[in-house]
Amino acid sequence: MRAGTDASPLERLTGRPEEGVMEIPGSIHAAMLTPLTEDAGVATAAIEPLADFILSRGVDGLYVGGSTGEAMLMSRDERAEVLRATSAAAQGRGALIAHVGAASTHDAVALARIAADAGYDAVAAVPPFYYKFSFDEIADYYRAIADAAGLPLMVYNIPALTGVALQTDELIGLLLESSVAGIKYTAKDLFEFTRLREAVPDKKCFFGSDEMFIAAVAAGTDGGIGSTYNLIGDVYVGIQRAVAAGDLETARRLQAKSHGLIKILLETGVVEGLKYAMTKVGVPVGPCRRPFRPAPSHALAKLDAWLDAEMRIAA
Ligand code: MN9
Repeated sequence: MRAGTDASPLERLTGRPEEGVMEIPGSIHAAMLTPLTEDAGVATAAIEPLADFILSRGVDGLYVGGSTGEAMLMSRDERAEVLRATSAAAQGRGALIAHVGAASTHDAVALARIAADAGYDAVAAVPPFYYKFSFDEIADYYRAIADAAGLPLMVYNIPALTGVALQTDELIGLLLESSVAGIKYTAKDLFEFTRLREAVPDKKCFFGSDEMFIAAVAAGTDGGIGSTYNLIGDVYVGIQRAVAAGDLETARRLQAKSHGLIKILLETGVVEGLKYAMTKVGVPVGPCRRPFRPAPSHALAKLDAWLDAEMRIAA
């Protein structure tokens, strides 16, 4: 442990020398949907076919229990059930990242321990939400999660949904913590993302806005984590490879395919539309959980046409 004031906040907190920063594995991860039964219970039997489909398209891993997985509409026990069932379904075929973020440190720590016991490679967490916490309270929350999980920890920054708008310097402050291994940045400020990238070259930065992935790859992202990767994960693998090869024409063509889907999903609702699409391509995942409502039929007609044209799925 470093002496005196050189000790990091975590070392002062735990009195123990800090381990080296563990690395979040992989680069392209699907923010996995959670299959539900028609009465909106967790459909654990439908998780493996969904994992099979996603992994068959070349992504590196599964990001489980996040926004796309409707985790904030589930009890802690349901979230634990999904984490365990997905780990069993993946059967070691890809990296596993568990989203464990919650309104309370108590729940997030409990889920972090469950993820570690279930063999996850890393954990992620949105900042605590609902109440207005100080930065120090948020930093303590992340240290507690990292300490409980004993796994690489990723800050999940998605202010549009959490309402927690951490400033750039605060995000950098969290990323500089030795207990934090990286960030999933789901916002559309490429200037801010590039500042984070430059501030922590030794940490892993994942971009979470699928519609801008080509730009993020050019800006130096270590990868992407997104909802549309459930259906077209190969597209993002392809964008990353094409940019790396300097083939911007191919990268733009693939990003245009992503845009064609996302423009429709913004009419259907992202999760609602993706669940409809997965079922149409032969991977039943059931409905969304209320308050979500079924997607409007006029928008689903557009999605049917897209699936027919791009996925060869007859309407
Ligand atoms: O974090 C997802 N963000 C939200 C991942 O759902 C708010 C993204 O993958 C979006 O669904 C995607 C479409 O807008 O970029």
